[in-house]
Amino acid sequence: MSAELVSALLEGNRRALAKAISLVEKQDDSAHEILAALFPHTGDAWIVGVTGAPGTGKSSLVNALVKCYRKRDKTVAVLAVDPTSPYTGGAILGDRIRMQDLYGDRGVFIRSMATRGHLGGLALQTTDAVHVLDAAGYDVILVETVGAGQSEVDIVRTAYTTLVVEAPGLGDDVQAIKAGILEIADVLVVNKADRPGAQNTRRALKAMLELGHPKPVAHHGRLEQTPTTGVDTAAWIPPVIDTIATEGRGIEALLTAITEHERYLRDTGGVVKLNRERIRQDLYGRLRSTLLRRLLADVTDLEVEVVINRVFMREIDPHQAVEDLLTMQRDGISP
Ligand SMILES: Nc1nc2c(ncn2[C@@H]2O[C@H](COP(=O)(O)OP(=O)(O)OP(=O)(O)O)[C@@H](O)[C@H]2O)c(=O)[nH]1
Ligand SMILES: [Mg+2]
Repeated sequence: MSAELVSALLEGNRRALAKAISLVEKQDDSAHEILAALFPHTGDAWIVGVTGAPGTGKSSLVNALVKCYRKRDKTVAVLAVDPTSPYTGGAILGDRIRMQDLYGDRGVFIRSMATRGHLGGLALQTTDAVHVLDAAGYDVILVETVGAGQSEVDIVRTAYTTLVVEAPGLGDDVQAIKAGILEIADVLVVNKADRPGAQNTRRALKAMLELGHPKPVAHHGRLEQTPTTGVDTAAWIPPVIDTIATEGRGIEALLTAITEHERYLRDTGGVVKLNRERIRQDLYGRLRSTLLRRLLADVTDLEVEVVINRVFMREIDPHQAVEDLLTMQRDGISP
């Protein structure tokens, strides 16, 4: 069953792809098997995260970017992830309507995911869904998520290039500064450049960037290299790109910025570093939960409660509590 699904998916069957993502989304038992079979086929897609405050125009931008990529003969998958909605709700329905002119193009695949009550599991679901899309052979995967705090930071961590989208008229401050998501930006987008206040948004972002990069901010994302430093030490300075997503303006420049960032990461070996680091974090996360699960299977609830009580009574400190539990697990007796 899963073997058939996997081979159909690898042959470009869209229904198999949709099915595989549903299984991954549910974190179904067969999902593990499918992911294991698909994993050797991953690693070729360029993954772009698109985040920003609600209503800044992320979906409109994604729509415009897809068209631009298609003109360059790239196939594109879009994953719209909404960490704020427990179900596939209104916002995503809106996206469907905004992106409906893309349906019917076989070089484009669009999918939305919501939390469905999997607390904290969305980052994992997203990572797995991206793996599935990667294995399906899409050149570019765009992951859109609304700026809602830590969850979207975790979600965009899947990406190689992260776009943070700002728009004028959403309040006094630049939204990304408030949410603290500026640090994750590889490219900053000032969308709704047709609206009043766009210049102010742009200026605020540039000022923030200059604080983060003491050297004068250079032009669009060029590498700032001093003659004595090699390419390894060159820092990427996020370019600030103006767009009017609804009119498709500024999109070519945005795509160029994404491509330059890709080239930068490839030339400096950053892709390798990012990949290895991601594998490490993922491994540590899985190890933590597996080791904890095993430990808790080897000691009884009562034993854990006794240890908690001893810490509570200040008889032992938390570090000793860990040692005691590990000793119990190893020897099968209380120390
Ligand atoms: N004037 C103007 N309006 C825009 C522009 N881009 C998007 N909009 C409008 O802004 C509204 C929100 O656009 P979306 O693309 O849904 O924004 P979003 O960031 O995806 O929204 P959420 O997913 O709900 O967070 C829509 O009514 C768009 O038509 C732009 O460049 N200029
Ligand atoms: Mg949207």
